[in-house]
Amino acid sequence: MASIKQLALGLGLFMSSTSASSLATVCNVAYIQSVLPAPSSVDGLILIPNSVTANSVANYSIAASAQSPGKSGLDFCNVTLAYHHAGTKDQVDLWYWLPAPDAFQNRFLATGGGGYAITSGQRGLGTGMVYGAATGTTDGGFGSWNAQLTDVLLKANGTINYELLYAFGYKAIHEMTIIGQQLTKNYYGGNNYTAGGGRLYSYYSGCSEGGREGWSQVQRYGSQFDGVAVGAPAFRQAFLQVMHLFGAAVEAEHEYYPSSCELAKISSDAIKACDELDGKKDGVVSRTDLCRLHFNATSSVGEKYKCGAMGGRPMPPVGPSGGLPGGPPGVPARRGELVCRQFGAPPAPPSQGIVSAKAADVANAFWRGLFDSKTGRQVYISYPPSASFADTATAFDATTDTYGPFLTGMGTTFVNMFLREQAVMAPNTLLGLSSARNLTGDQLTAWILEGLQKYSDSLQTDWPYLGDYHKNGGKILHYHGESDNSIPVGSSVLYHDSVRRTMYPGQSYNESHAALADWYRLFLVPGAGHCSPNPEQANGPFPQTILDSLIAWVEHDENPARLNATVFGTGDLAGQNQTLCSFPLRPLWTNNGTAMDCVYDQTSIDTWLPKLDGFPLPVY
Ligand SMILES: *[C@@H]1O[C@H](CO)[C@@H](O)[C@H](O)[C@H]1NC(C)=O
Ligand SMILES: *[C@@H]1O[C@H](CO)[C@@H](O)[C@H](O)[C@H]1NC(C)=O
Ligand SMILES: *[C@@H]1O[C@H](CO)[C@@H](O)[C@H](O)[C@H]1NC(C)=O
Ligand SMILES: *[C@@H]1O[C@H](CO)[C@@H](O)[C@H](O)[C@H]1NC(C)=O
Ligand SMILES: *[C@@H]1O[C@H](CO)[C@@H](O)[C@H](O)[C@H]1NC(C)=O
Ligand SMILES: *[C@@H]1O[C@H](CO)[C@@H](O)[C@H](O)[C@H]1NC(C)=O
Ligand SMILES: *[C@@H]1O[C@H](CO)[C@@H](O)[C@H](O)[C@H]1NC(C)=O
Ligand SMILES: *[C@@H]1O[C@H](CO)[C@@H](O)[C@H](O)[C@H]1NC(C)=O
Ligand SMILES: *[C@@H]1O[C@H](CO)[C@@H](O)[C@H](O)[C@H]1NC(C)=O
Ligand SMILES: *[C@@H]1O[C@H](CO)[C@@H](O)[C@H](O)[C@H]1NC(C)=O
Ligand SMILES: [Ca+2]
Repeated sequence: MASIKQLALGLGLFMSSTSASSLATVCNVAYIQSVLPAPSSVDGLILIPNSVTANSVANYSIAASAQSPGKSGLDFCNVTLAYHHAGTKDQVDLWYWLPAPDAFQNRFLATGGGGYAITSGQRGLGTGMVYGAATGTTDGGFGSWNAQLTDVLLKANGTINYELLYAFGYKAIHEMTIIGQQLTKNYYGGNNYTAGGGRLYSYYSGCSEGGREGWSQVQRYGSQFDGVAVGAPAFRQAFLQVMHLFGAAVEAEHEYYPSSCELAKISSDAIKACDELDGKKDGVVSRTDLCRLHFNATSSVGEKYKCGAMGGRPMPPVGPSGGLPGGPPGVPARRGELVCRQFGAPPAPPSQGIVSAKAADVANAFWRGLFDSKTGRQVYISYPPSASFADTATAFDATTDTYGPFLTGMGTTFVNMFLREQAVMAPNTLLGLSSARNLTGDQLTAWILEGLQKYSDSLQTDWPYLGDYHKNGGKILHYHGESDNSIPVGSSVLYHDSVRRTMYPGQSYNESHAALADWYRLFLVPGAGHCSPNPEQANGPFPQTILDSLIAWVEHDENPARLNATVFGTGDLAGQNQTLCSFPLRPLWTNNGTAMDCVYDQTSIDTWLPKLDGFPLPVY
């Protein structure tokens, strides 16, 4: 088999980023078919040659965003193909973008999805074009690039499609990766891949569900990736998804359903009060640990709040948008009004009032986390005070002019569909619960236990032993917005610590952290929300160039003691470069906010690692 360069030379062609026509000579169905992986290299996966499509794309642009520095003038081959599993009639569709040969930098990048989607489509594929990486994504075998796990999880009420569950859990991205790595080598090297000394660097990048998918690979396939950038992972799913109902349980137990506006006032007060605890008055809470230690929502009691109408949107039905957080933000606030945002919550009229003691109790209990009612011991963690309230959304009832319970789409989908195995289309409904007003924290604990047992080897994704990955030299850059209101930042800290304890038993906290930081670093992103900058703390930085840092670590052994980040958005610091501290070190600004240290603060560290002995099993 000729290599792509030999083929191009043989045809008397120059490969260059401006010569789209030469790309076309190797970007066609016949050539792709000729470089498909041999069956022996992908056991049990039967590639379907006549499914191949290919078209060359010239002068493509990836816009700069908080997540990517972007790049223009990109030439690549856009390839799709399908395979099925031996002994079945299933079909899985794959999608790869292969940079023009002169733009290829000996890299492969695997990408994932978000919410219950396993793919981010072209947005994800574009990520790799900036770095000269052949890049891939999979449809998971769900039958369409738009189908999500929630569209296919149930074959019927009471019957889970386990093949697709496990495809989503970890198998599909693994298969897309091993096919993609082999395809990449064949495409650029014929049967003799010599680029980079025969070395193909393999990476993964994803956030949220995409972050969980990255961890699902690192935990199982130790030699598959050289480096991963994993953000705000949606792992520890039994806890994560059930805890999307925690706000509703707190409200039910307090018999108080605040408007989003009342809670938005508390959130805004928390940000103001905690801003300067980090040494820099910039509207960003860089130290949510100090905020947790010093802020009490009772200080907002008696304060006035006022909001315009809330856009919101009806709870997403189970289906294509199945419980994805998102939707239009609230109507832009007018002067003197708070910005009210709710994920997937019903609309609400303009509201104003005075923060009540009950609302403060709800806020404090919500931040404190889930506790067992009998023993008083902690079961799980929650969000820090600076994360705007989302899982506490309430429903406005125009007939009674009052607010009542609202059950989030993520939480109800998990209980109804994943635990009860029933396709419930009615919003705001939890099977087996006569009224949302009866929801309790103990009920959540029971559901978490049930979910843990049922999904521990598919969705939970909290395996803390990473011996193979480490032995193979793999690097991990794990990041999480410190004011994320969809996946609590502490969730990442707990897992990072589980890996530390599991990998380095018997070593001191400092020793084990030093050893871990040789290959796995966790960076909390001040002020950031869920996988993006946060309009409520507009001066917060975001690690736009995290893949540059990952590549520098893997390919040039530059271990990032601090991670580069840039301030996005509309704040007055927009464009400023900052750095992020590697956990457990925490940022502390000095000289009136002009310099930043990364400090060791035991009292702060302790707030991140509460004893979760209210749960009957270890929490990894
Ligand atoms: C490439 O696209 C840019 C706009 O992004 C355009 O200005 C330029 O002319 C294009 N170049 C070619 C060779 O088509
Ligand atoms: C890539 O191919 C797919 C499938 O044929 C097509 O839907 C998509 O628009 C193509 N993308 C580009 C950038 O050409
Ligand atoms: C692969 O290519 C290199 C460099 O072109 C050459 O030295 C080597 O002999 C080739 N190996 C095989 C197995 O063809
Ligand atoms: C908040 O302050 C109130 C009133 O002083 C007190 O009762 C409560 O325990 C405090 N809560 C927290 C979490 O500190
Ligand atoms: C599946 O279960 C839900 C909730 O119990 C019910 O509303 C729906 O009708 C059931 N569907 C079928 C096809 O039985
Ligand atoms: C559940 O809620 C309903 C309506 O609020 C109430 O009538 C009923 O007594 C509650 N049941 C329990 C067990 O709390
Ligand atoms: C751990 O290291 C920090 C500095 O990074 C130091 O302040 C602290 O005292 C050390 N703890 C122990 C127990 O040695
Ligand atoms: C981080 O930022 C510094 C200063 O701008 C720059 O010199 C360095 O190359 C960056 N590192 C990476 C990996 O992008
Ligand atoms: C921020 O860093 C980038 C990349 O290192 C550099 O291009 C840019 O000029 C820097 N911006 C500022 C304001 O220093
Ligand atoms: C501290 O910095 C702020 C701007 O962030 C400035 O307004 C203030 O004057 C500075 N204070 C001193 C003492 O320099
Ligand atoms: Ca600050």
